Amino acid sequence: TGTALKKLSKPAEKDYQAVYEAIAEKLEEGAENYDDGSFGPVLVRLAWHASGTYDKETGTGGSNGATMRFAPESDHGANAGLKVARDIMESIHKRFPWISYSDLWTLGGVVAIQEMQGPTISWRPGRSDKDVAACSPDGRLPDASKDQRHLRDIFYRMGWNDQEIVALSGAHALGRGHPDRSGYSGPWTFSPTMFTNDFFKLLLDEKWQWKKWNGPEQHEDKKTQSLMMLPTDMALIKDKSFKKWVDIYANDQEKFFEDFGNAFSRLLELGVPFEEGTKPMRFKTLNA
Ligand code: CCH
Repeated sequence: TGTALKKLSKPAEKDYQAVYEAIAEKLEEGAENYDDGSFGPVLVRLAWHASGTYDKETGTGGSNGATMRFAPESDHGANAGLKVARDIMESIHKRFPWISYSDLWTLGGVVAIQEMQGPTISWRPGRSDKDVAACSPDGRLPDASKDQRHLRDIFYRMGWNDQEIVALSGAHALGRGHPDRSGYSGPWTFSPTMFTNDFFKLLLDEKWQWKKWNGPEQHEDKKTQSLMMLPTDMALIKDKSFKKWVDIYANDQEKFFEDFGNAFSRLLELGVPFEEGTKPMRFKTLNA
């Protein structure tokens, strides 16, 4: 029958579009009392933390493998709170058991960016899951308490340049810090469930002061004291080579969307051994 054949044959773009839509429908389901009403930001963070462990010298880490399913990687400090996102992905996997977790988690990031009005992200399937032995060592993801030297150490290790580091950092338009996860508190922008270039605009336009509290050192905007910047975010305007791109992206949302879209797509592919000829897919949003 048709259904039996479908399971045996290689999934096609329409099968991934169906997974896309299932994830998109979950973004706000049951999120009425969660953060700002959407699981989108935490899904973006899962996709990024699954991918950002890549080391270009050894070819280890990256989204291939989905090794954050296992301790120790799930217990790394940087991954605190991502169980929320993995649990949502688990419910999707029950409906589409043919997709690898590593494809699913990266696709989740694509869905979240697009549904929150961000750019279209090209995405390719082909990741396979690995076992616990492939877990990344702790310390590969950035530490928010550090400065520009640390940002370069971490991102150059993955193969990025300064422009791309700034573009990727623009994802902090989304979501917030959670005191029970990272220790940091508050959103970066006034619209944390909408993908915009506001992170860059606010970074330049607001006056930022140290927040007086018992938590980790972070900045707050002087005017409303409701927004935050991490020390690593502030490093983007302290460092000349980074600030150049903050200025550009603050003034040109279209350029930011294009550069972010390309970089995010590549981020999700670091270290992935795609089959030759695997074509990039571009998914339609729910509203399209
Ligand atoms: Fe980030 N990020 N991120 N980040 N991040 C946090 C939250 C989000 C750093 C630290 C933190 C990227 C780069 C960096 C998101 C996407 C990206 C938090 C708060 C910290 C701390 C976590 C919490 O408490 O829940 C540092 C340091 C860097 C260095 O560059 C990049 C790159 C991306 C994606 C492309 C998103 C989205 C969030 C919000 C998560 C949520 O649950 O709201």
